[in-house]
Amino acid sequence: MRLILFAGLAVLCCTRTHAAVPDERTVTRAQPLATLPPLQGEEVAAMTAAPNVPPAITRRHATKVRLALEVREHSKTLSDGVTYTYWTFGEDAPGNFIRVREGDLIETHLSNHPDNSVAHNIDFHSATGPGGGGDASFVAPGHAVTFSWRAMAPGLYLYHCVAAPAGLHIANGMYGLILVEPKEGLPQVDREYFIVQGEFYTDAPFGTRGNRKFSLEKALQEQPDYVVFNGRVGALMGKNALRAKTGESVRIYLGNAGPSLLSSFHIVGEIFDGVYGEGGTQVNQRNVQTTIVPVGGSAMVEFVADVPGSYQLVDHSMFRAFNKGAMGALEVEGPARNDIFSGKLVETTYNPGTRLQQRVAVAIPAVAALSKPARAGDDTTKALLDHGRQVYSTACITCHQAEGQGMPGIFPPLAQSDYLMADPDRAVRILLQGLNEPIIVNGNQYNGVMPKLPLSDQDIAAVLSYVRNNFGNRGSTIKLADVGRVRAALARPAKQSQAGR
Ligand code: HEC
Ligand SMILES: [Cu+2]
Repeated sequence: MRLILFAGLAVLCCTRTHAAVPDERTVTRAQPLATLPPLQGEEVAAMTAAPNVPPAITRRHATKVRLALEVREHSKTLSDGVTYTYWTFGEDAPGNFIRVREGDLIETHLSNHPDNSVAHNIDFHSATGPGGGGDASFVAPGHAVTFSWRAMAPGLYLYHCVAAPAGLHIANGMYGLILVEPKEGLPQVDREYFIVQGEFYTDAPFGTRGNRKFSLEKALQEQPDYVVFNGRVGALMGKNALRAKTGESVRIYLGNAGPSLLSSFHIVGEIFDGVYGEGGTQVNQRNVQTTIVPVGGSAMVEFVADVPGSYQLVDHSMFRAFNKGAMGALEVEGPARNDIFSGKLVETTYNPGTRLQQRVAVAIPAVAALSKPARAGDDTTKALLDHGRQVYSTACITCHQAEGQGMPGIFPPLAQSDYLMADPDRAVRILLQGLNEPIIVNGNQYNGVMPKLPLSDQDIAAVLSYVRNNFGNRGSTIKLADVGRVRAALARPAKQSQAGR
């Protein structure tokens, strides 16, 4: 696997002058920002709707970035046939992915649409200052506010509304991601996407059609009906799947808005070459299967798509993935790579014998050795019935029970069975072949599976003689020759066997 390297940022160490012994707990800034870089020019913020990410920033200076966001409260699709009144930054949840550069000044304009019902604001985790801008940006419907903040530290950050009750505003969809690119840039990759995980707490179980309302009870229990990638069920499925070609390097920017559940992000069948843990600026682990994305936090993962095919993206908390929506897809196109992954080569049947068949196979020869085997012409002997009893207690008793009484509705009785007694040849056929069709025994219907058991013709003659003369039954014994005749008839084509009887 190709590794994508990222040069870590140098840590500037300093010691405090007032202490003789250096204090190990001294906090140092990750990088020197003694003087803020001068701002050159002005531009509009680069932003894109999910799952797309704006291109890497090429300018080599800090600038003033004008960022305009409008808050909407509007009904949107949460899942097939399910709608929900989302509160969003811009058109959708998550809001646009915003890309700025370390050192930039972000002049933020937040407007609250006059149709909205409540006040909102924005907290940038990338901002240094009270509330991340929460108080500074608090704005009533039909108003707009402006405030500025400096992108002091590079990294991937969540932004969200923090107006009270903050949990509700987040649960309704007010979140997004902002990347503050390090001034030296991030390593180049072929594709970049972003995914934000979020929960929806509604007044009905997952998938219940109609317009769903927020459920405070479920939110307090932290039991969402929906856990989704990019705001709704299926946002990354089917025609919306992420795409890449074999050999391409891919970086996915991950965010977790919560408001409650940690995300265990995993791509089935892919290994992350590098992970920028918690959205910081260093690859702090390589060859990772699943990375955790904290609530109110982020992570970045990088990998090379080597083998073509369909890959599932999941929160590995599986019931969320399969029952609450936390699933997406990545489609990788390109020539097969059988040297890395063969796909299914051969499929054959696998039949080591069921437990019952194994037990019978071991027990029957032992039983046969102990008891004197029945010979043709000696069918009525005690030896025949003794052998039959032993076969019965080894091979039949589990299902048909000790007294041949069977189990109502499951195993038909052999005791006083009209079915068994009416047609000896049919009974032989059942033991030779097994039986799997509806039958009526003593007026009751059964439709189970009687397995084909590994019995010799002698065993079959003996056990049928035994059951036909026990458990209240009285009938003819079955001769070895009878079994042989039925077996031969079964081997012939159907027409002849009919005519031969
Ligand atoms: C794994 C359970 C199982 C075992 C073991 C089993 N049977 Fe059955 N047997 C069934 C079931 C179930 C049916 C009904 C099948 C159907 O509905 O198609 C059945 C049907 C029959 C019938 C016809 C219905 C009747 O009640 O007369 C006979 C005869 C019979 N079994 C004999 C035997 C004998 C003899 C053995 C031992 C050598 C045996 N079975 C072992 C499950 C079993
Ligand atoms: Cu809000």
